[in-house]
Amino acid sequence: FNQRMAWWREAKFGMFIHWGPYSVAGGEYKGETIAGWVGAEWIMNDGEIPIKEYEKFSKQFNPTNFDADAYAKLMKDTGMKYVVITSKHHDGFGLWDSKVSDYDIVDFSPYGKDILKQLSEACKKYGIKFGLYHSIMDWHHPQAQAINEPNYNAGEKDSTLYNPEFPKYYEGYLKVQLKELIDNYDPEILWFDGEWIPEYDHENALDLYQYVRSLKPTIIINNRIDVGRQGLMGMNKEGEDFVGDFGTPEKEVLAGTSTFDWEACMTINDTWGYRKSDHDWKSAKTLTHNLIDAAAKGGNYLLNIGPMGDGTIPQPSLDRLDKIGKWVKVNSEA
Ligand code: JFZ
Repeated sequence: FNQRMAWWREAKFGMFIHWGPYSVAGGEYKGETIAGWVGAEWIMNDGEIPIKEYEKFSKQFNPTNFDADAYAKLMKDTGMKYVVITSKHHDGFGLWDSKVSDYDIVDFSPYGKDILKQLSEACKKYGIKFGLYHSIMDWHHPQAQAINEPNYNAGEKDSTLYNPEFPKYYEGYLKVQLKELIDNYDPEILWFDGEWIPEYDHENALDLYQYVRSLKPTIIINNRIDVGRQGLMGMNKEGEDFVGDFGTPEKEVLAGTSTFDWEACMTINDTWGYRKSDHDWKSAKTLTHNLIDAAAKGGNYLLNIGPMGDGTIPQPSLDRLDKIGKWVKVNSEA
C-alpha cells in the first residue's frame, strides 16, 4: 500500500553521522572532560558554554581530512543502504551553506566548503540514499532556545525561559532551512529531533509534516517530528492524530516485531558526537548481532559514527565497520 516506504523497508542498514563543532571539542572544554548522559554533541549545554565561547569551536571546525567519496564507499562496503547526517544538531550549526544563516560551515568556518553537497553527490555515485537529521531545538538562534543561555534545555511553557519569538524562528528560519535542504540535496529522509521544547507543539508537527511532504511527497519522516508519543517507539495508533512514518527506538532493538515501521538507532561506542575519552567500543560481533536482530524483527538498524573535527573517522570505528561489512557481504549472497 505504501510505495513511499518500500525502499526503506528493504534497506535494513544505514549509517548515522553526528558531526559538527562539538566534534572539535571532543567532549572537552577548557582542559576538562564534560560529563553528560546523552553524548558529547551536548557539550554546549552540559558544559554550560556561552554562545560566544562555543563559537570558538565552530571557528576551528576545519575538516580538511573529510573525503566524501571515502565516506560513501565506506557505507557501501559496510553493506549500508542509506545515511542520515546532522544537517544541524541542537547547537544550531549548519553543515551546508544556508542562505538564512551565517552560522554554517561555509560562512563561519575556515573550511568554507559545503559538506552536504559533497556527501550527497558521493552518495548518489555509490547508490546510497541520502538522509538528514535536523534539530527543531536550536541553542544558537536568538528566536529559539538561546534565551536559556547557558542552560539551553531548561524552558517550560509558563517560565521566563519560554521563548515567545519561536514562531518567527519556526516560519522564517527552520522551514526556510528545510526548503533549502530539500531543494539542494534532495534527501530521501528527514530525521527530526529536539521536538520536546515547550515552544513546539502538535499543531507545529502537523504543519511541519505537511510542509515537508509538500516540498517532496516521497520523503520519509521519523516520529520525532511529533510530540505526545509514548516513548521513542510511540506511533500513531489507528485513527489517532499523529504524524511520522517510523518509530525510533534508541540504543535498543525492540523485543519483538511491531505493526509500525521502526528503526533502531544506536552508536558504535557510548557517544553520538566524537568524544576523545570514549573507548567503550561495542564489538563487531555485538553490532552484527544487533543488525540481524533488528532485521529479523522487521526493523532497520541505523548505526552511528562520530567523525573527529578534522573529518577523520576513528580507527576503532573503521575496524568494526570492516568486519560487519564482511559479514554482510558473505551472508547477502544468496
Ligand atoms: C537525541 C539527541 O538529543 C542526541 O544528541 C542524539 O542526536 C540522539 C540520536 O537523539 O537524544 C535523545 C532523544 C530522546 C531521548 C533520549 C535521547 N529520549 O526520549 O529518551
